[in-house]
Amino acid sequence: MSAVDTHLVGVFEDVVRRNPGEREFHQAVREVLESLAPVVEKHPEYTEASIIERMCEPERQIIFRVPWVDDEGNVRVNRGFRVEFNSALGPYKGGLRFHPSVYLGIVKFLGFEQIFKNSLTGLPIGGGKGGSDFDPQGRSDGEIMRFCQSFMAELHRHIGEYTDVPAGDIGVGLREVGFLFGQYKRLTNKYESGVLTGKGLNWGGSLVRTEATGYGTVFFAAEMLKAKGDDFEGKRVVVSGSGNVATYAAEKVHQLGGTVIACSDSAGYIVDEKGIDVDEVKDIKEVRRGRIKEYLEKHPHASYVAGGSIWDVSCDIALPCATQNEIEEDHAIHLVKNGCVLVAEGANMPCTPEAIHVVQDAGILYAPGKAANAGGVATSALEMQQNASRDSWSFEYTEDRLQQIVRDIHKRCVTTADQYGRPGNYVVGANISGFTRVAEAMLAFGVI
Ligand code: NDP
Ligand code: 2IT
Repeated sequence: MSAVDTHLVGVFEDVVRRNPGEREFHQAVREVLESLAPVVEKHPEYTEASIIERMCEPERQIIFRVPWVDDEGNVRVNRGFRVEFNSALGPYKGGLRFHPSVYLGIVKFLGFEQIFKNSLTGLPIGGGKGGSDFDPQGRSDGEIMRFCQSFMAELHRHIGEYTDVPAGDIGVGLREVGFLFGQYKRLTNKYESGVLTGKGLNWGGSLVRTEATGYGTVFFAAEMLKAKGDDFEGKRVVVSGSGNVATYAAEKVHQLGGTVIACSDSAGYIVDEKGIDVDEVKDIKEVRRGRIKEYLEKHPHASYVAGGSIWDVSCDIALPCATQNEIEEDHAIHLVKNGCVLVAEGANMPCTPEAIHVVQDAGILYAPGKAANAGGVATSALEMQQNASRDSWSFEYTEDRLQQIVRDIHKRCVTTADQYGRPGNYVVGANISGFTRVAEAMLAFGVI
């Protein structure tokens, strides 16, 4: 092992020791550190200034009690988190996740990924993430509202348009951002549009933000295919999940001539060989807040598999858009064996490290989430630009901006991978390129 490798292994061991039990955080750190040896070799000043050690330690971590009253009058208690990871490039920026699995290790993995993703966009945003172990499933609008208000009763002290700008993630969409923004406005007596993104269109939101993560993921995949002289036309695509990212990824695949044949939720998956009816998925998930198996009511020719893994379905292109570690080694082996040519991550860290190795060793195209799903947060930054200038842009203009940003990210990944002797490796390209911008800013600021 070279001195640099030994140093990086030591940094990783320290992270594991200092953050016990935070499995997902360790996984995210490892994946980034494994890419960094060549850039650290070239820049001894990063080691001298302990840049990587500092990057692995959040600037600030806030953990708070969230008490609320359910519809039966019971007092409930959840835990709230905001991890303000790195503000070298701009205010902390990243979503809030409401899901029963949320604990500090998940928030830190997401916040850590967000640093490099946000850097890759080329826009002035730092990295952060937050959320709660609150489970929104089966909760009434009143319960969601009271929870969001209690969550913001603490969070409002820590955020602001120049400080920290949360948005949505799993379990947090337009409805929740509405309740959060309303409470922020009430507590601060300020109509500070730039404090949250993913807002409604008539109260400071941006056109295309709803679609942006899914559309961006498909734009990114389209760029990868284009570089190989290929496109989405006629491709059979599997998209996991049926939430915000999955729905709009599916919509864009259809616009580009591919066919999405399967999607899922946490209870099971549907297969519709005629192509998933995206408007019906929107109706089930966005309007009725129902379950994906209800799809069969209007499409009896489709099939529903309870439990199981959607990755048992063969496809040309796999777009995991649900959650972390959903594609395991066996699923990856199945995908490769059945002719899959591309995996692009709409979700954050949906492939396990073993699955990534299978996919990369097979030589098929693979895009990590921090590159492939960066269109979402990039459009959040466009929302912030519109808020700062009290302007609102058209759908076409905003979608063009999104597409251009995604093309630039793709180019950055490809160029950086080439420059470091790893052509075609989007993991190396994304990690080194995202890392370098943050490292240079941190160096400029001195030891802080
Ligand atoms: P949503 O809450 O809108 O949808 C999540 C979907 O994934 C649902 O279908 C949900 O099923 C499923 N899902 C969630 N957790 C699990 C689980 N543990 N096991 C199986 N299925 C699960 O979230 P988003 O679409 O916003 O987010 C999806 C992914 O995309 C996440 O990884 C998120 O971090 C990432 N992402 C989101 C961005 C955004 O702008 N929203 C931006 C970039 C990345 P069910 O309803 O049954 O729980
Ligand atoms: O993972 C992500 O990039 C998000 N959930 C979106 C973050 C944002 O601030 O728009």
